[in-house]
Amino acid sequence: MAETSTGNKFYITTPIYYVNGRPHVGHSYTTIAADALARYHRLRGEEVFFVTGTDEHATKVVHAAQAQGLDTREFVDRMAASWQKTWERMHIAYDRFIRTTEAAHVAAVQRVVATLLASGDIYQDEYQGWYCVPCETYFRENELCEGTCPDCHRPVEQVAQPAFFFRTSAYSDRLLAYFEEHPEFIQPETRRREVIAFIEGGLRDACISRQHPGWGITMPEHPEHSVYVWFDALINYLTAVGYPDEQAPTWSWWPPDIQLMGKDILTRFHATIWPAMLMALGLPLPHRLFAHGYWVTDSGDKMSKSRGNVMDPWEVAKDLADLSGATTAVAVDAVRYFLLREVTFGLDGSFSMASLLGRFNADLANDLGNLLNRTLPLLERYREGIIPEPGPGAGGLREAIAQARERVAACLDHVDFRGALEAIWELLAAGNKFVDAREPWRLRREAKQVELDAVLYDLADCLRVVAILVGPFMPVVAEEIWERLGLAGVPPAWKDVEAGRLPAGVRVQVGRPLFPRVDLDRAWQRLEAKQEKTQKVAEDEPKEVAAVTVSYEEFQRLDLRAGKVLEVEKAPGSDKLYRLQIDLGEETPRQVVAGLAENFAPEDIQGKTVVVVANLEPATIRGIRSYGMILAVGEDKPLALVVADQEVPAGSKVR
Ligand code: ME8
Repeated sequence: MAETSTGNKFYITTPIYYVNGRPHVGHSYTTIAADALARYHRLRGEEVFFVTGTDEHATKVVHAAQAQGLDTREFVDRMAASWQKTWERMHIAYDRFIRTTEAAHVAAVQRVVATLLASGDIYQDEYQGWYCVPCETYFRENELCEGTCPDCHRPVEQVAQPAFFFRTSAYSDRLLAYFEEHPEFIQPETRRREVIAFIEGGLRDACISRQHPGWGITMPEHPEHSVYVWFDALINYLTAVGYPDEQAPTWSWWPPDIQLMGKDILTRFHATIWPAMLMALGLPLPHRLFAHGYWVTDSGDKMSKSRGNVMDPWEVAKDLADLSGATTAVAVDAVRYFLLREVTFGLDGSFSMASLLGRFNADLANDLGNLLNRTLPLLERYREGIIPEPGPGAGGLREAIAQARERVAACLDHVDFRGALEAIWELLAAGNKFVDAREPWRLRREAKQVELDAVLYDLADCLRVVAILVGPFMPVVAEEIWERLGLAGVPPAWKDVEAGRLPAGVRVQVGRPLFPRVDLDRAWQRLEAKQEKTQKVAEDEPKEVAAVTVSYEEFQRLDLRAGKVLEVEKAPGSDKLYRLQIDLGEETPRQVVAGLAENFAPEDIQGKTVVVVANLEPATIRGIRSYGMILAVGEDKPLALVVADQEVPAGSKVR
């Protein structure tokens, strides 16, 4: 496998994210991974150019603006600022934030289209087939899923209209040959095989224009058409480094050394159309595409804006800070650590507060926190905080440092964040073992001063190396350790990842524990109380409904189903709530908790075919999981149920 860097420059990108919603843990995963890699390459002394940004021309962005009653331009400006704010809070140090509404990008897209129109790689024809409006994607009949969009399962429209096509099919052989010659181009290997199978299955030309909806980049010479949002978006990687001005100093960054993305946008977009576009433009291809897996929620669903089950990384960090007593900046670093440590990059992972708190206690409070909290106070107590002279370095810590250095480099060169963190944690384990084995308190008692100096020096030196190595993952934590070791003002560098480079004589500071242990029982009580409070606010205080309209697309996001009520019983410990089992035509009945008990007897509900919001985010109400909501008429209390007036099959769609 080739390494991530190709020489002394390192150009790295993330996808540019749609601004129809705010960043969630899934988006922050890609961006944090890119940031960690960028920071690692900077540490290695390379010139790094790290680009992220926002994809602003999608129709769903227009709809989101309408839903808020805002002008689209004003909406995207606000959203782009909010994404930047989140990245700042998550300690993301990008070099360029690109927005597809920038004039430079519009010009770059128009130049690409004009060039490819001139070369014949883009041609005009008629599109006939099916179109999913929210996904802005065309489908062939056989690609539909029971007549609906295979991606979002919403209704599709039949269309026949003039459109422009990019000759993707002409590049199949060249793409396959390129993948063969450059086995490192698409990673991980399983994804590479998927891409090859996809192309071998036959490529068709990509429809790259839409009838101009009034928002989007206008096709050069054909103002009635706009450029398809994906074709527009991919070009951001070129715009970011100055395309089409190949004399621009930034153009020397081209091509990207690595492009990170989720597995959802690899095959059709980044591994097919994108390299074909570059081939058509005669430009070198990126050195490597790496597709990571999905974060799913603890109920197993992909976290996504359209499913509305997302967690805001900043809110997660604030909760963690609140529960642990760590500063918010340290908690942000802990979230970064968790995401990159918990699953192997490339595989799917399940995100839950329970696993985050577990890792916080085990890895940060215990392993890292312990080494810090033992070493610095010992130095303070026995040596007035002054780093002593090093000794001969017996005891294996020096070897452990050398090993960690090799392993971290090997792992990060192959985008294995988890492996790199495991290597650092082995060094921490060696450090903690070293304290136990050498018993500095005993050396002190026995007045073995030289030996004590040597042990204290090695421990502080080990912490120094750990601070350098964790820097790409936890930049604030690294800086804090660095300062406590008295090294403020000395820039950390990779060459210093070597035993014995801590200067004797510097003064350490003990400080508050960086990672106070979370009391898990108390944490659960507080999290549940918070959830109940949020629910209570939602239940008890019917809010003023803003006078905004809802787009059809938004309405369609509600999965309303007819469900036959099979069982009704009082929820234990509550006078207001029923626990219902409802047949939605699924394998097992759905459990729903509903506040109907004060106004309806069980027999008023049992056997009725009610309307259920089937895709409502699951919630725990009085300790019972609820997987949907029943529609009822009434503002403060339910007055009547919404029921089907004819027999219909359980699970029928309500629209
Ligand atoms: O696709 N788990 O934007 P997008 C892991 N604008 N990663 C996730 C995730 C999850 N649950 N959800 C999202 C677009 N991501 C286009 C890209 S690029 C030229 C245009 C991450 O806002 C992951 O990187 O839908 C995924 O590929 C990306 O967000 C999709 O973001």
